[in-house]
Amino acid sequence: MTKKSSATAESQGDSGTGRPGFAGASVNAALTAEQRIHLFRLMVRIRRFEERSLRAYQAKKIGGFLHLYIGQEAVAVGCCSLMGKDDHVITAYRDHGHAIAVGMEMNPLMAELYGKATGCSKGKGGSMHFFDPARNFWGGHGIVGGQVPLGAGLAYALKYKGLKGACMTFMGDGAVNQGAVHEAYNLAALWDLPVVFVIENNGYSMGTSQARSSAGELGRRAEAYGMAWGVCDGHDPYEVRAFMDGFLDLARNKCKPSLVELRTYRYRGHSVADPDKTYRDKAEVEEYRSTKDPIQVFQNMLVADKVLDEALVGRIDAEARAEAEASAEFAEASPFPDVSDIQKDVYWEADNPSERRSGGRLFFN
Ligand SMILES: Cc1ncc(C[n+]2csc(CCOP(=O)(O)OP(=O)(O)O)c2C)c(N)n1
Ligand SMILES: [Mg+2]
Repeated sequence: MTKKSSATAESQGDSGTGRPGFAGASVNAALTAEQRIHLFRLMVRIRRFEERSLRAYQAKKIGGFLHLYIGQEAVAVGCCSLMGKDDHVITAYRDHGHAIAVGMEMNPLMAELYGKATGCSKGKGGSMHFFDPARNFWGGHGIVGGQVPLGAGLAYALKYKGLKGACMTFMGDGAVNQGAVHEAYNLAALWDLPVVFVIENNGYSMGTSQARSSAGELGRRAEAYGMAWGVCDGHDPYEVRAFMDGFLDLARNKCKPSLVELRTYRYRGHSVADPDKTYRDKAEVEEYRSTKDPIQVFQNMLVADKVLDEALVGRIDAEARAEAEASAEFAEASPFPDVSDIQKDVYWEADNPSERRSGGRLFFN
């Protein structure tokens, strides 16, 4: 089945509720004021966490890479807010937003950035490898497109176990030309896997614009595999939820895969080591920030709806800043992992030698 679904105010909004636009779509109209505030708070917490992590990086407390999600918050929060108990998420290395959106706390995340033993991956993963299996969050992957076949595998496991869940498999616009991504599309379609492939199109793959790197509409490639697909703006969490709801339903209840493209934007460079001066205009960043900033967009709607007022916005912001600050203190005070742990949690077979089936060596000296 091939289906294109572009979220528009006409198609998704005002489902008999009298509320305009995407806020009126049934999946949003059902939200209580507390749930709306929760979505807003998540977006603010992601932003403040990342701003604090940037300062820690600049102070040389964090090594390696740090890819910030700032500007894209409505995508992770909108998508992950739709998760039921058998829904799963896997993503690429720009993973801080998804981690907070699935409910991870800041302390183990900041500690992971600092490389500390109290980090969610025991300090051995860093920014690109946040994981929380208890929250159905499967990382955090550094090889571009590498997580996409794994997402198809998670969906396969859901189907195999007879669970009515979906696996949201996120990737960047730079991943869509990888061979493994197309192998995953093919198997998902061939085997009717309950996966939603989500392209977070932030316009750039490192310093290369999407227009210079990928031909055609990224979502339309689904047609070659007979999959449903759609395109949607990703800066309003109501819009993201209204759009994603149908694709998740297709996976959970009809066991059908789909491919969706959410158009978003990153404010910062590819990573904090990217000077970000050679491939795009400052004016382009400012244009998005001033007209489509996801936190501002949602705040304006919630204030107009009297769900938020200025005092509450201020309180949410101050709490998120304080939480981020406390997480940096927690990370600072935590110990580094012990050298003797360096080969633990790397290979399952190394941790369970009595059940090892493979031969050869697992580690180099
Ligand atoms: C297989 C592979 N090739 C190249 C790289 C180097 N690399 C890291 S990030 C990146 C760009 C990916 O861009 P995109 O998928 O759009 O994600 P975004 O950074 O925009 O979130 C590249 C080429 C890599 N990590 N893996
Ligand atoms: Mg990109």
